[in-house]
Amino acid sequence: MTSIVILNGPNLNLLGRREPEIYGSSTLGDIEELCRAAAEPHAIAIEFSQSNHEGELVELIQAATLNGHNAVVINPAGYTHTSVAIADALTASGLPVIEVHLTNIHSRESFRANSFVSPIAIGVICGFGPVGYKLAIDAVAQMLSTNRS
Ligand code: CA2
Repeated sequence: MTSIVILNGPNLNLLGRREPEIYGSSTLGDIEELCRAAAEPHAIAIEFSQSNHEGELVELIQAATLNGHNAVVINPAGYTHTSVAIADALTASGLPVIEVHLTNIHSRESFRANSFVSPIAIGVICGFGPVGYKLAIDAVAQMLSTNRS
């Protein structure tokens, strides 16, 4: 069965509880539910995690390959703009990567426009709120089925 890992970076555990004017009212639990509902019609299994720790995210990325997953969807949150280690782990994984952001990182502070992940991602979805995760899952499903045919 096709399976994808969905990773969420630091502070995303606060979604729905702080700064709703920027990040909306959905909790990370709501987003996980949305992802499960989006993956089901494609018969894709998902493993959904969040970590506030850079090294733990690196280990989760390494485990994605070891455990035979087929793609990584990642919102690296603040590490998007700082982490060579996460970008290196994603490259080393050899898996297709889709980068997701709730907000449009190009319409905010200028430091957010730089992503260490974007150059190694298949694609980037930003600015659509939680629905961006569904768009990423649909994109992965389409891409993997095209690769197989
Ligand atoms: O828009 C996104 O998804 C971001 O990845 C969110 C990150 C931010 O650093 C990126 O530039 C864009 C921040 C995640 C923090 O999430 C919070 C959620 C609720 C309250 C406070 C922070």
